[in-house]
Amino acid sequence: MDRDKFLDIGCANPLVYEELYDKWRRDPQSVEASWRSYFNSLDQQPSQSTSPPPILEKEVSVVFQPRKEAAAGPPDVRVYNLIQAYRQFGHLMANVNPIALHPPQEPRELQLETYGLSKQDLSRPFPTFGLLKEPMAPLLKIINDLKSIYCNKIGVEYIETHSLELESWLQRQIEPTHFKAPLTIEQKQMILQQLNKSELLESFLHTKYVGQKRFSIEGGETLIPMLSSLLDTAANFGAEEFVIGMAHRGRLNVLSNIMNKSYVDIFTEFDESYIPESIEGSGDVKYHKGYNAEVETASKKKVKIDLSPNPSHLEAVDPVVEGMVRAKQTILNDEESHKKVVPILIHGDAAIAGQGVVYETLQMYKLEGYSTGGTIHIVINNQIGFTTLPKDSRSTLYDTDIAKGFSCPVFHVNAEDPDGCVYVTNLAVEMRQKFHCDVFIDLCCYRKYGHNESDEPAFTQPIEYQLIRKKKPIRDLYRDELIQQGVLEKYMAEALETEFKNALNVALKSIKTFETKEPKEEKEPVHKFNGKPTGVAKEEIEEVATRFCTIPEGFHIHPKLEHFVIEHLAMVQEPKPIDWGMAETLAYATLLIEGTPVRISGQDSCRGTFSHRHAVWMDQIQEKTYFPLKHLSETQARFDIYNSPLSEYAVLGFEYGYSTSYPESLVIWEAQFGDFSNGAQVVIDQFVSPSEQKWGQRSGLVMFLPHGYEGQGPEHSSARIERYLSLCGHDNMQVVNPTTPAQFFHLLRRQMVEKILKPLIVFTPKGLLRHPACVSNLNEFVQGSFKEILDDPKDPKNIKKVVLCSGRIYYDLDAMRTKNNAKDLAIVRIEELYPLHTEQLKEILEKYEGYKECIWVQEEPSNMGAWEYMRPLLREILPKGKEARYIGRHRSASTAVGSHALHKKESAAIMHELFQPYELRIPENQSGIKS
Ligand SMILES: Cc1ncc(C[n+]2csc(CCOP(=O)(O)OP(=O)(O)O)c2C)c(N)n1
Repeated sequence: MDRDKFLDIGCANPLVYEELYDKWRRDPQSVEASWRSYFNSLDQQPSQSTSPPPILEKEVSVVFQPRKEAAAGPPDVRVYNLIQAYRQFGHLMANVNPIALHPPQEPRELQLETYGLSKQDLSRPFPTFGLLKEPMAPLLKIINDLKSIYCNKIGVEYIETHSLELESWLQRQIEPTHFKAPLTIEQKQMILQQLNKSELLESFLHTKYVGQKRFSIEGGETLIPMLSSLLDTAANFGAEEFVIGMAHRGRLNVLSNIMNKSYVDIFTEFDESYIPESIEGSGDVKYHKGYNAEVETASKKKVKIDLSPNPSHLEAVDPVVEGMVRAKQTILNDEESHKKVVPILIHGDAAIAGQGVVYETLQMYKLEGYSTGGTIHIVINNQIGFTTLPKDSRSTLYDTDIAKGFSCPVFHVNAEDPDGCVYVTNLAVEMRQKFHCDVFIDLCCYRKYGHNESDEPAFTQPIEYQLIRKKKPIRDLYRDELIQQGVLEKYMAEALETEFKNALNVALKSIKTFETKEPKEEKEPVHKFNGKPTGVAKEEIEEVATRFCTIPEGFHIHPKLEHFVIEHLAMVQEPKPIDWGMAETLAYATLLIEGTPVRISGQDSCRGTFSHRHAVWMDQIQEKTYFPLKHLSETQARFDIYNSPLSEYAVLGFEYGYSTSYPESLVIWEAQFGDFSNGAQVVIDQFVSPSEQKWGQRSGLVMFLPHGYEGQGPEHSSARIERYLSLCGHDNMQVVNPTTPAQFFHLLRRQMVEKILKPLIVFTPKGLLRHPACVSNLNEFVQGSFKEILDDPKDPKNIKKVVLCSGRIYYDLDAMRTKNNAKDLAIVRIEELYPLHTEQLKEILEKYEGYKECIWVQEEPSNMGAWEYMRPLLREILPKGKEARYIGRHRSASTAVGSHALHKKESAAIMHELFQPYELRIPENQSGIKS
C-alpha cells in the first residue's frame, strides 16, 4: 500500500501511516495491536476500512520534526513537514487580535529555511499531500493556500488532540473551504440583528443609567450571535438543554438577548429603589443571578437554558455547572450519549488563565463519574483583567493554553469577524456532539470601557485606550460590510436599528417603581424538622442486609472482606451490635429500596479511607468490580459511588451543582479527612452556605467530614467545626456531629424522608468506626428518628454537674465517669449543633434540677470546635446568672499538636480538670489517656 492509497482513504498524515505500515509489514508485532488489526483489515478490504486508530507519538518518527530534522530528508518530505507545520503552528500568524499594534511575525516554525527550502523552490512543483485537489502544485501556491486557511482571521490548534479521527474530520471541514464560513444571506442578516441587539442594549443602558455597573460586553459583542448559533446548531445535533456558567461580563446581554429576559425586568433591576420580590432572603447583585428559560432556536426548536447563578469568585461556577449538567443527563438517561444536555462555560481571559479551579474542573472531563461529554468554552478575551495586562497575568502564550494539557482543540477568532466567530462556534458544537471533547473558543476582542463603566482605563492603559476609543463598533463594521456585499440595503439596516431602539424606549416607560421599605427583620429559625419516624421494619432491614451481604457465586472475594461481610450480616441476623459502617450501608440500602437514588463521591470513597465502607468489592483473580448496593432488587433506585480525583474545590462544586439539579437524589461528598475540605472553601462559603438566601437556589447536599482528635497531628484532626458554625444563619444548613451508628442511619434517612433541601454537614468519625462502645442495637434502627440532642442514656440522678459535649469525646467522658464512679455527673450530647434545638436542651437541663455547674467539654482548642458558638447560646438557655464553664484545649493557632505523646498529655489534662474532684483514675488505652 502506498502513500496515495492512504490519501484516498482520507488519512491526514499519509507519511505517518506509511511508516507504520512498513513497520507492520516487516514485523507485525512491532506495532500496537489496534494498528495490527487495522492494517489486516485494510489489506483485506481497503475500501471498507473504518477509521484508523490514534497514533501514539512514540510509535512514529515522521510527525512534525524538531527544527534540525525538519530540514533533513528528501524535498517532498520537507514540504510535507512544512504543510504539517502550518497545520500545527499557523495560528501563530493568524490575524486574530482586533487591537494589535503590529501584524504577527512569521515564526521560525513557518519559515522556508527551517525546512531546508528556499525562495528558489517556490516555483517548483511538489506533492500536495491531500491539501489541494491537485496532486502536485508549485510550493508558492501550497504556501498561499496554507496561509489563507491557517493564518487568516481564525487560528486553530487541533494537532495533538490525540484523536486522529477528530483531526482528520476538522481538516476535512476547513481545508477545502479555506476556513471560510459557509453562511447564507439569512444567517448573515440574523448575525447583524443580534449584533444590533447586543450593542444597542449596552449603549442604551450606558446613557440611561450613567455610571451604573453592568460589565458591558462591548468590544466582544460577537458573543451574542455566537451563542445564538451555538444553541441552534446544538439543537440540530440533538441538544435539548443547556447549562451556562458565566461571570459578570456580558451577563445582562446574555439574559436579555439569548434567554429573552424582558427588557422591562432588566431595567427594573437598575432602578435605585429595586427590592427583589421573589427571593425570601437578601438577594444578590444583578450580574450574579441565575435564570431559566425556554427559547426557540433559529430552526424553531425549543430548548431549555439554565444560567447558573454565580458568585463574584471567578470560575467557581465551572464545576457547579458540570455537576448540574451531569445530574440532568442522569435524569434524562443521557449519560451514555451525552447529546441532550450541553454545558457552556464563558470565561474571562485573566480568570481562565489564573484560577486553579479551571484545571481541577477540566481534570474531571473524561472521568466516568463526572464526564458530561464535553463542554463548550468561550473566552471573552478582552486582553485585560481589571487593570492587569496578559504579560503580568500569565506565563503562557495564550489564555487558553490550559486546553493543551487536556488535548482539547482551540479556536482563536477575531471578534471583528462575526462570520468567522459563528462558523467556529458551529464547528465547536459539532465536534462536541461528535467527539465528546471539550472545545475552546478564544474570542479575541477588547473592552470598550474600564473594568466597569465608571472606571477610567486610561490610568493604566493609555495607549491601548487611545486605540480602542477610535474603534468603530463591531456592529457598524459588520453592517457596512453587508451593505457593501449587497446582502443588506442601507434603509433596512436603519429600520432594524430604529425598531429596536423604540422597543427599548417602550420597555423603559413600563418599568415598575418600588417604595423603599424597611428591610425585613430576619429571625433565627425555630426548630423545623417534625421528627417523622425514619425507622425501617426489621424484616426489611434483614432483607436488604442479606442482599448486600451476599457474595455472588464464583466471585473471588478477599478473605478479610469475606469476614467483614459475614460479620455485618450477623449484626442483623443474630442480632449483634451494629457498627458505623453497617449503619451507613443500611441507610443507603433502605433508601435505594424505597426509590431514592444515592450518589457518593470523594477521595477513595468506594472502599472508604478507613476501610469501613467497602461499597466496592474486587474479584481477587479477575480484578472485576462488584457493587453490592447495586444488587438489592430489580426495582431499586440507582446507586453511584466514585473515587474522585484528588481535588476538593472542583469535586465539591460538582456535587453541589448535581444536588441542585437532582433534589430527589441523596448526594454525598466526602472529604478524605475533614481538614482538607478547606481546599473547597470557596464552594462552601459562596454556594453551600448562602445560595438559598442569595439566589433562592436550594440544595440537599450532604458533606461527610471525618473529624476527631486522635493524635494524628494538625492536618488529620479537625474538620473545622467552628468554620461551619460561623456560616450558619437564616436556617441555611444543618451542622451535625452524630455519635452513634443509629443516629447516623436516621440522620441520612431524615435528609431524604423529610425532603430537607438544606445542606447537611456531618462530622464523621475515624476511631469511632471501630470503637467497641460506638454501636447500636437493631431495635434502634427499627424505631425512632434522629435525635438532635442525646440526653444521658444512663439516666443518672442527683446530678451536680451537667457536662455538655459534642462528638467522639463523649466516649472518653463516659469511660472516665464509670472508672471514677462519678455518679453525680450527667453527660448530654449536642448531636445537631445547627439549628440548635434550644427548647429540647432547656427541658433536659431542667430535668437535672439542682445541678451546680454546667460545663462545656471539647477536645478542640477553645477558639475551635463548638465552644465559641455555644457560649452565647448557653447564656440564653441556662438560668439567669449561670454561666457554662469551659474545659478543653487552650486557644491555639494550629489545630492540633504534632506529637502523639503531647496529644495524650493534653487529652489527659482535659479529663483531669473535669474529674479531679473524684479520686482520679484514668483508664488505660482510652483514646490516648494514661495516668
Ligand atoms: C477569584 C476572584 N479573584 C478576584 C476577583 C476580583 N476581580 C473581579 S473581575 C477581575 C478581573 C477579571 O478579568 P477577566 O477574567 O479577564 O474578565 P474581564 O473582567 O476582563 O471580562 C478581578 C481580578 C474575583 N472576582 N474573583
